[in-house]
Amino acid sequence: MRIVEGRVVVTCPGRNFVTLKLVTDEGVTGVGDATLNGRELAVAAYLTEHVVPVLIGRDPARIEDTWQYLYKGAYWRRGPVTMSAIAAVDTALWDIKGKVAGLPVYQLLGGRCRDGVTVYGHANAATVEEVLPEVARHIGSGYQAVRVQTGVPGLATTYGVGTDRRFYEPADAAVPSEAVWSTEKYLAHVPRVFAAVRKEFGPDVKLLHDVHHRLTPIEAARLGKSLEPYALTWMEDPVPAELQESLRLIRQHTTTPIAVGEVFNTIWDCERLIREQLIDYIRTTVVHAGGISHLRRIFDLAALHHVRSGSHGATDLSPVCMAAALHVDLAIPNFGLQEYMRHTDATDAVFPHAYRFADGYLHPGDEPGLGVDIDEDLAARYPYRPASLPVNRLEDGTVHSW
Ligand code: EZ4
Ligand code: CO
Repeated sequence: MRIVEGRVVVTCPGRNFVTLKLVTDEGVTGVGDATLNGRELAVAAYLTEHVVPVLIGRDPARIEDTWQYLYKGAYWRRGPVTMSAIAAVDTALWDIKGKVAGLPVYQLLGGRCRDGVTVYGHANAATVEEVLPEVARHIGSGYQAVRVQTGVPGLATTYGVGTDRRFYEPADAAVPSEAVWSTEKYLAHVPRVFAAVRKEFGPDVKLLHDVHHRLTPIEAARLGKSLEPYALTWMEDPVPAELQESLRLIRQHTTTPIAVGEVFNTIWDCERLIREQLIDYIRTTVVHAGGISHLRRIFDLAALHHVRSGSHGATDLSPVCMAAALHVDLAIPNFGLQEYMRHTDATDAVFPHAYRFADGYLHPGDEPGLGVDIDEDLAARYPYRPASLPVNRLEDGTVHSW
């Protein structure tokens, strides 16, 4: 069997997605997600110009060899654009292998380690009062775990708190919109949010919170300490984690568990964090960390060091990524949680998929391969629209970290 074609499809059914579809001479096809929020066309060009031409004529069965070829052969290693492109190829090759074998990909990865994939949803609202019904709605739909974010009194907007209750979309304008941030206001407010949520819903529901890399290490340590009474499942991205020493400092001060990694692209971005047990959950994803093959490598390293998975799964990761993630989640021993947010109906129509939500769990289904595809005719009806993630400034105008 040989690869004869690679199509890169850019579509915007509500938001932008980049998808690679590989076609073989025997007619078997595979799909991979290549979406990098706000930088979509860079990955599309990387694939079209530099990757697809060298795939033509290759044996699609050689997944690991193709990964090594694209990673080492490029000379320029790592980075989100490169690793999202490699991820798309790797994911599509796993899809093809599953279809050829007549097995769902989780079977090829060793079979299921659990009955279903526990997911967490997002409860967002402007105020504490308004977020309580959102948490209730999730619990009512069967979620065992809920991420809670609210607006901060005194700040006009807060990242991660959308205006649309049903669908989440932080990339909102071609030229980035700008938000104002105050660590003081934020640190004073968050413990009140979780005090109210625990009081209302008791100890059983798993609660999570995303800091979006906004704090210094000592501020993050203080936040973790102040949230200890509310027993969070995790505090996410408390600091920009490329300075890995930061996590040690936070760790020395608080028992609130830490989850990082949605912006990491390779095992080398988190190797030390995992090996030195500076985090509790590693949130790397199929699409941004080199595909199923490389994500599995990261999670295997994590398993050796008592770190569990907690893959990113916001709506800018397409249903192709979600399907692939679920096969990995089902097959690894050290699964923790999977983020899950509903895509729009238009997105679900462009990406028909076998996975389904039931009672707080996602199930990948048992179709051969990944159980997801792209309807290219429908995709063509939704042309690309430039959209960027917002930029964040302090109250005095200084550009601040994510
Ligand atoms: O900022 O998906 O955990 N989820 C998140 C998301 C990310 C966006 C970036 O594209 O942090 O809101
Ligand atoms: Co996050």
